Amino acid sequence: MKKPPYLAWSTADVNRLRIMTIALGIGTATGGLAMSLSSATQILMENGSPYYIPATATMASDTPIRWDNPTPTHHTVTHSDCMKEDRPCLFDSGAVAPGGHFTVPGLPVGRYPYHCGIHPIMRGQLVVTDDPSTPSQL
Ligand SMILES: [Cu+2]
Repeated sequence: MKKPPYLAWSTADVNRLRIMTIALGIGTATGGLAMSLSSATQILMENGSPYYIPATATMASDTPIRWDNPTPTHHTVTHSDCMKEDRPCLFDSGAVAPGGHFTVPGLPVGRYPYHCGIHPIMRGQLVVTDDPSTPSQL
């Protein structure tokens, strides 16, 4: 039996919404994102050392990570492998404006050094574990 056309439309719309939600979650630098941030690891950008607070953040693999920029300066959150041609670039915020933020929905287990593409002295590190007892922030 052939599917009624409205079912096909409905599926396409749901898929399109999912894709848009994922794109927003990765790329947005403004508020209004319908994602639960209560369980997100939050990292603050700073103009002075240690630049990202905490400089090393540890979280479980399904935990969203959010960087907030309370400084008067643009900054980026750029996975350091983005500088290497033979390694996958897992996240790069682009310029995050003052008052803005950048969210990554969650990363596979591993260590992820990152830096600010505008101020390369700014460096931080994510440690993603599969230990469920890991607190969302250290
Ligand atoms: Cu910066």
